Amino acid sequence: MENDSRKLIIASNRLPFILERDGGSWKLLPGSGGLVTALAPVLRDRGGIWIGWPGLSGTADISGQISRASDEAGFDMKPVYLDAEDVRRYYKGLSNEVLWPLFHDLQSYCNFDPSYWQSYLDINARFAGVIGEQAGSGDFIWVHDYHLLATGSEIRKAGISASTGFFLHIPFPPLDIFAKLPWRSEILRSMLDYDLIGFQTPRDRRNFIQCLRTFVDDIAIVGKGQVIEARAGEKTIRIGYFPISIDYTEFSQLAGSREVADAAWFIHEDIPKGKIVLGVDRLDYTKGIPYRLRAFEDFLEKHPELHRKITLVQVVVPSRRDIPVYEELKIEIERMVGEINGRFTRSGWVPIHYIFRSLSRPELLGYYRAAEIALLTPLKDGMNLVAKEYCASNIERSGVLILSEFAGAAPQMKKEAILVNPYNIEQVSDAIFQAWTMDLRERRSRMEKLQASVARNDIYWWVNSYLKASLAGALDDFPTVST
Ligand code: ADQ
Repeated sequence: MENDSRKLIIASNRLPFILERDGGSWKLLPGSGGLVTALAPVLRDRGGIWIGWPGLSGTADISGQISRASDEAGFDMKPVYLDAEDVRRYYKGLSNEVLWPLFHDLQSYCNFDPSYWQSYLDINARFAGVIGEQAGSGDFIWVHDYHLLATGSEIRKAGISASTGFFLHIPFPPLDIFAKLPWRSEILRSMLDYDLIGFQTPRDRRNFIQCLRTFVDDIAIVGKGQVIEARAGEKTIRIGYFPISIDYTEFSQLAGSREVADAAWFIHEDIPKGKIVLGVDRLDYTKGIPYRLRAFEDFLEKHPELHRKITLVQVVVPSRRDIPVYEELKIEIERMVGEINGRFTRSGWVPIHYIFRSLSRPELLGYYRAAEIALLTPLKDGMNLVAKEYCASNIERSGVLILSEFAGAAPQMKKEAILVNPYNIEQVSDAIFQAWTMDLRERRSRMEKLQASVARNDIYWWVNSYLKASLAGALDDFPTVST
């Protein structure tokens, strides 16, 4: 695409693919995770550029792989290269040892190493440099997530005049917790260099505004509703909440396919006794997997009459395994699964099936479709797309969703899901019992409402409402390209 035609430029930490060494050559896999699920279809349909780190810190020439990934994805990708030290300080350090745990209210996991901050700023400036090579003044630059909070100010310093938006996929913490960040004022001031700042929920925006009022001088907040304004000196910044979603039609159509129906049938055939309770998460301490396992154990203790009639399938996708705390979590989960299975397994019935790998889309949907109950209990989560994917894939319209009240999806789903406090082991255990015993009429009525709401507010609604709120106008302002 030429620089003078109007483009959507996405910047995120990672480019949307995974490169793996396969003997002497490279294997290219589509990326996983919420952001990729959310944005890939939009760029494919609308055209645009995605800027990010290819995920490798060596010196290998991977330009051919990036072109191949662009061709396969149907949109352009431009790399931001990081060396091993950048990865250590900016990515593993400030992003994943400071911002990730702190923004999920888990300050005890933080490592506030002073050397991380300068590297974070340098890499944010490097992103701004690559953005500057691609952006024309009429383009819209949409920057994603906590790795790039400071890219807004680096874009301005580089003299790029295109309008900019930022979207935070993870929660924004309450004042008392954010206040612990050594670079709190710098982060807030950098964020104010974006034209539009988007959060997942009103809760996150409320927290952000409270922090602005505390740490930024002369800030005025004006308006109410989904998008409001902050006035800081000469500048006006829009601040909104935009709960992210999924491509509902794609999920529900694939879930209805023969391939997924067969996969679901085989899963139930392998677990013939009673109902399947499903947990699906990236390996992460924010997802609350050990508490969930304890709740399931409590349920098994209290309901011996339901032994053999219920099985928990816990799918965990490998993630950030080179960070020690993630490896420790994996060991902890495996220890707990082994202990619970050792205690309750009887001939012909294993209470927990544990899967530790990435699944293909049809396989994942097979599990969604086969499961009578979804048990999603993050300690805190920006949104939790799995909750929405489960509903879209529930072709039988009889599944029950048990959801953490601390997931960003909770306000949208609170009437029809069973909401729980993930730290309350007995409450989660009772919720499993409630879901197990809920009659079909109630299950159907709840699931139909959930499906209607996810279908109405899908990923296209999300993109559209974000772009409408931005200075760039609506999605229809961007040219559609045929791919
Ligand atoms: P994540 O923390 O990655 O995303 P989530 O929203 O649940 O969390 O998305 C996970 C994605 O991974 C889903 O799209 C799911 O389909 C996929 N996935 C899960 N298990 C898989 C498996 N075994 N194999 C293959 N794919 C699998 C971050 C925030 C979230 C926020 C999203 C989007 O932490 O809170 O919802 O971004 O904004």
